[in-house]
Amino acid sequence: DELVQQMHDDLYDGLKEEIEEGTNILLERGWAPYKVLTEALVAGMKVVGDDFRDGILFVPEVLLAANAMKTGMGILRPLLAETDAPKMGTMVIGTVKGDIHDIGKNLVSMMMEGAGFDVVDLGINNAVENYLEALEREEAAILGMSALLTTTMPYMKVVIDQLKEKGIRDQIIVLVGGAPLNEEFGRAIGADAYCRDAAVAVETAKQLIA
Ligand code: B1M
Repeated sequence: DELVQQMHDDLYDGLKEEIEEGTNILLERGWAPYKVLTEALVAGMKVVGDDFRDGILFVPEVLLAANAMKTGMGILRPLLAETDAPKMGTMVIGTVKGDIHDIGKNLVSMMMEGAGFDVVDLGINNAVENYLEALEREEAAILGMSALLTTTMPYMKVVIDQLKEKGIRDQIIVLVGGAPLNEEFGRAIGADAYCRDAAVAVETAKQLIA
């Protein structure tokens, strides 16, 4: 699709208005919001990520791309969150301490809301106290943690160990995700599940809460 290719280029160039326009056009063409999200936005961000890794793009450019992506996500959010699904329970989610990546987490939040979960999003850079306080306050059934850096992902274990210490680990479903994680890491730190993407997070949460 030509427009989708154009949107990948526009995302790469951090062109916010073009992304906004492209997102609306795809929706007008009858594309499902989730298809727009994955094929136009997430796939475009993959290209940005590859060139960031290879030293072709730098932080300022990637920030522009991220902001453009967020504009598109802002349009899709209400559409994805629109749901007749029965209430499923509450999830507290946040990116771990030291880590400011939030696009993937925001996506998980959106999809969970769409599936009928109440989502309490703690944002980025969360210390263990933030998670604990929110879990208690919200009487949440699920904790979701996101990390995009190999240096911050070990912090997930700090949080899980603290849940154990408080004697509440078994009352909470702990889901983890983020690009550098994998199943094995999820198991090793004692999470209930590693979720490869937002759709898997929704499916896993539904299964484990049933
Ligand atoms: Co960053 N960055 N970044 N960055 N950045 C990565 C992660 C990196 C892989 C790029 C690269 O080198 N290829 C690399 C990490 C390398 C490593 O650790 N091994 C990296 C680096 C090094 C850095 C800095 C250190 C760069 C620097 O300053 N020198 C710095 C760190 C800042 C910090 O956090 N302290 C930094 C900064 C930034 C920006 C601010 C410029 C920007 C973030 C903007 C923002 O988020 N608001 C940014 C971005 C955008 C990226 C890349 C390009 C894209 C991330 C993204 O949004 N992907 C990224 C490259 C990459 O990931 N390949 C990169 C799209 C998103 C939809 O996918 O987040 O994976 P993702 O989420 C998916 C799944 O992972 C999963 O579902 C999501 C949707 O399907 N998921 C979950 C995620 N969280 C979940 C939680 C769950 C379940 C599933 O809970 C239940």
